[in-house]
Amino acid sequence: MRDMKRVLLTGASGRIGSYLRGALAQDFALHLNDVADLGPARANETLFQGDLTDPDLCARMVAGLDAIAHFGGRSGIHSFADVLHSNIVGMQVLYEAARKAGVRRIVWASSNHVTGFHPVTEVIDPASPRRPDSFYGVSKSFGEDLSRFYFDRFGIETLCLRIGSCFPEPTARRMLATWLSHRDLEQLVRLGLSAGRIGHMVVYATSETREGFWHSPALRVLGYRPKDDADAFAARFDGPSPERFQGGPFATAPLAEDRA
Ligand code: 15L
Repeated sequence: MRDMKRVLLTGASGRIGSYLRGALAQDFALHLNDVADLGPARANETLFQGDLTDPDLCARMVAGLDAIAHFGGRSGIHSFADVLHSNIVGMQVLYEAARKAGVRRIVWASSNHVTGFHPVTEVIDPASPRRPDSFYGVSKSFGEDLSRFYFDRFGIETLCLRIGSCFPEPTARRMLATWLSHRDLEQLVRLGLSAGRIGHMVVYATSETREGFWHSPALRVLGYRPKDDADAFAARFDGPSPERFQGGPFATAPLAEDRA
């Protein structure tokens, strides 16, 4: 058998994680984690079902790894209690396990919702002020700080992908600005896992977008060349975007706390 890099993929049963599971299995020996059922193990896979806030589980999952692709945690508009558990506590427990095990590289699913309260009329870059649009965005903002701390203090490198809207195709007008195709996500994850040096890098992750809100010069340096273009779907969506804020519905949805 080839000498494959050993990579932990968290969130492996999720919408994006399931895609990455299939896409990466050819080239990596995968440790897979999710709190949900992972189904049967396929070739090159070792399964670890359970909660990221469990330090013993995290220690077992990261032993002997080359890198982590961290796509676990809650995605979407959730209560503070939910994101506190999964995205804040869970991420810290995982990074602590990585530090103790000597893992040096993490590619992590941050989100465009870290800056979702910027108006749609602005073009911003990763150095622009953070303006989270939800508790979810706040939890991703925490993750960017946490990973920065683990880099400055312990040298663990993280590529923070501020993912736009990662779906097979754009499904709303806003996604002409935010869409990330599955294969372009895969390209970014592969670059993050294999690049010589990353340091602590924050980039917006989209496919080609003529109407895009975000500019990330570091992506070219990383070698990213998107294969897909949101504009190919422009004819499906008439009229101007109804959104005022880049985060779209996240910036205006009722808090989960108020819906209870
Ligand atoms: C995200 O960060 C969410 O995880 C995803 O469900 C989408 O809603 C996406 O942002 C988006 O902004 O479209």
